[in-house]
Amino acid sequence: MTYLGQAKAASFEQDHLHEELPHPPVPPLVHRHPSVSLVIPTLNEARNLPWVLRRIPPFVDQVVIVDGRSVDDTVKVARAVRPNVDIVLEPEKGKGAAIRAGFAASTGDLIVMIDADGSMDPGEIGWYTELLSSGFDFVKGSRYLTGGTSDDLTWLRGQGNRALTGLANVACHRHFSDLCYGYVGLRRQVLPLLELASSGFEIETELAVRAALAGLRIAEVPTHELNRLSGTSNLRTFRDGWRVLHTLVKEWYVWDSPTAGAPAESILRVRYHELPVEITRSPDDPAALLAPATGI
Ligand SMILES: Nc1nc2c(ncn2[C@@H]2O[C@H](COP(=O)(O)OP(=O)(O)OP(=O)(O)O)[C@@H](O)[C@H]2O)c(=O)[nH]1
Ligand SMILES: [Mg+2]
Repeated sequence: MTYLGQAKAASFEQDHLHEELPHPPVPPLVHRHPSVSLVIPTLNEARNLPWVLRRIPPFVDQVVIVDGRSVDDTVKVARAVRPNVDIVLEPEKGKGAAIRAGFAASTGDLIVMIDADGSMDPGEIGWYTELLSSGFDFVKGSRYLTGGTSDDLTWLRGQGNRALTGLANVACHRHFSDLCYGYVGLRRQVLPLLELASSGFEIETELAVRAALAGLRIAEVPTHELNRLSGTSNLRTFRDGWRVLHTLVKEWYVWDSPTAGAPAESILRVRYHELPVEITRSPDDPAALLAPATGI
């Protein structure tokens, strides 16, 4: 047989073999160059959002701002600082509703969510995308891992978070170190598994617990929570703590859901030491930012 004939026979054999192999049920877990969407919920953050938008690393492909009826110039400021930003108007009240709307508008292979108040440094996004690109499905920021810290957590909130984290670990047999924190990254592909429904701040708990129940590969990364740049928090400790507790109890109740048989996996805690980096931040003046655009 000629060389060409041999090659044709081999190729036929390969095609034939290939037909008999079952097709993979899902697309490959890891994309070589995954695209990245960043979701940012905003409620009156016109003074804080500019710093956040300027700190976004260049590898982020899409920025989705989900605005919740801001009465300051949040949306205008967002467009002035980053003209190609995607603006979504919140369909119903609450951070959870905003996050769900932002996820729905995201087109990236990987999605990261951060706050707009300047407390989460967009410079850390790479930790999330790196782990998601290497096979993790869900990556969560933790202020308690080595290398992580908070300049913002009060004693009361710290204690509440520890108690709720412990409860969540019992409920889903996991080892989360920081439940109530919303610096989160996930592969867009896993979104349908999570069936998110929360409207308020309890979305962070719902994300973590459902990710665990679905048997996703979860990593925690250390994060440095900064103070809110300016303005006041929208979180109310007791009201929102109660909503988190309610979410946990609900998740416990549906333990025999179709995902309940997922094997327990331990969370990989990625530890790193780095020299403390002084981040200089200051709130912006929205009027000054908008003046050139409006010709004032
Ligand atoms: N779209 C939308 N965004 C919201 C809503 N409530 C809060 N946010 C945003 O969600 C993020 C987190 O809210 P914060 O008020 O900072 O609450 P927190 O970070 O949990 O609490 P602090 O640690 O005290 O700042 C911020 O970017 C807010 O602007 C809402 O109802 N709708
Ligand atoms: Mg905040």
